[in-house]
Amino acid sequence: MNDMTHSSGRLVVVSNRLPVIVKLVDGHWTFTPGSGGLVSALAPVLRNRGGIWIGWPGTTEADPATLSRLLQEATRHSGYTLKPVMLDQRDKEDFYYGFANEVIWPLFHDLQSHCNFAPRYWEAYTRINRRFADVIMQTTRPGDFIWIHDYHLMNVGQELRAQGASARTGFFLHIPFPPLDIYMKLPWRFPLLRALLDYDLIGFQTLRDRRNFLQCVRLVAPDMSVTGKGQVVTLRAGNRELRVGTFPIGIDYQEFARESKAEPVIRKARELHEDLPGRQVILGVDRLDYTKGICHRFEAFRNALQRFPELHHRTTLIQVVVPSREDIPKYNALKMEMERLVGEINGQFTQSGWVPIHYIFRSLSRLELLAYYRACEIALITPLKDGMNLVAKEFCAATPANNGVLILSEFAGAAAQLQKGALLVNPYNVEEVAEAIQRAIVMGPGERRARMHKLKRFVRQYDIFWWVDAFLRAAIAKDLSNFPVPEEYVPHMETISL
Ligand code: ADQ
Repeated sequence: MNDMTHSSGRLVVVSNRLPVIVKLVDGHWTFTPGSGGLVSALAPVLRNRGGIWIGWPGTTEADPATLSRLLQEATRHSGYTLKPVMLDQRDKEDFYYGFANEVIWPLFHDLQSHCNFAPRYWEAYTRINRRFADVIMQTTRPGDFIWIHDYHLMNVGQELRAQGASARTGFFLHIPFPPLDIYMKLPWRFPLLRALLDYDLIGFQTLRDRRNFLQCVRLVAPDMSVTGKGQVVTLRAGNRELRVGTFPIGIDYQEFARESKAEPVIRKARELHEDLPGRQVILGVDRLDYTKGICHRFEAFRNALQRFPELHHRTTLIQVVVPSREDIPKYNALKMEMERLVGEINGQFTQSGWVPIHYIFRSLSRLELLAYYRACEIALITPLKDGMNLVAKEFCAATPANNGVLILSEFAGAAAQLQKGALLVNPYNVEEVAEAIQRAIVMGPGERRARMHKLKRFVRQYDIFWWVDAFLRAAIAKDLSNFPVPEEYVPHMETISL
């Protein structure tokens, strides 16, 4: 428990989505409580402090009376208050799909060519961020701590200040912050940066993201100074003083480890493997997203099959893709490209009794997901860029201690923490990824165990509860020197003689 748990002010969490799913089932409005690491880590703090969660309930259709009844029920169920911010269909298109997911998402993942900088998107973003701030103003009081999450809501802190809020505010960015040259492509680069400076604490996943952010701030505020050098530093720019920290998000390790050893999971994992006798199974699990590097991964697997024919019949790649944002054209195009590549590679290599790629396009139940983590020998997680990547950590928690090998992109935020146990690769280098696959397949049990031991230790130590605690402590701590310097990953340079 952290000091914030005992402080008199309440914790107010604000995110684009509320941790409930409200939807129409057979003509009746229903709600399903959200699950996932963030909800379970924040719930105890919210309950202890009489907290509030503010966000969009995920529907544009429910009438206000029905919604209010459902959220009251959901509040009783969760033990903390749920407050809705309503979006209509146009808001959803311009704010959520538009600015958040066609501007910020691709740009912050270094893919400026995927951006659609339509001016109406920015107008919708500022308008909806103001709407969130209005609801926060109506719901909170001065001693509260307001913790705002993610790239959908970067302007909320500034809106709150403009409306005279005196409560302290923190913001955590779950996705990467891009380098200066890329950030500068954003038509609204200066107002957005200024808005971020209005928070009292900003958290990033890694040192890489914090460094990128500070470089951008230096441009708008040449008088900027930074003091401290640990996990949390103090930034002064003009009349603003705020804290900026790195807080790599974790998972509920104990829960993943425990659930993965439950009898139904073990049985299901055995069944999955019985269908693939004598094979080492390689697993990819991703949301449908062009940042996850799925097509590059297929090309790397093809390269491995071409260069290392001994892998034929010895390995199968199971790629699970969870449907996501399919209303955005780029996502639909990606789906088609993935399916084309799977067809092409399977057409090229399939032999009697062996299909190289098994492709699954749907959401998995928790039991199935855990069974896949448990059943596979190798996790192949190769995003082109990722804030953190929780799948990598979930695999480490769920795989048996002496079996799994993690191949991880050096551009995933998780690489900084997991570099000592994972095989790190550049996902753009298909030959290097193919060699890592070959290396993982032939890796002996001793090396597997030693690597996985390190991985599990890190994921266990820096779990989701550590993360919540570290962020909340950074918001109130008097002395920042107690925060350790975080790990950083810098690609190793081969020795060059000049
Ligand atoms: P995401 O881009 O969604 O998150 P990630 O961190 O990998 O990426 O989390 C995906 C989650 O979805 C995992 O918890 C996983 O278990 C779940 N999931 C994946 N496939 C599934 C399936 N088939 N069925 C059911 N569930 C599935 C963003 C950022 C990340 C950052 C997180 C948290 O992009 O970089 O790590 O937020 O901050």
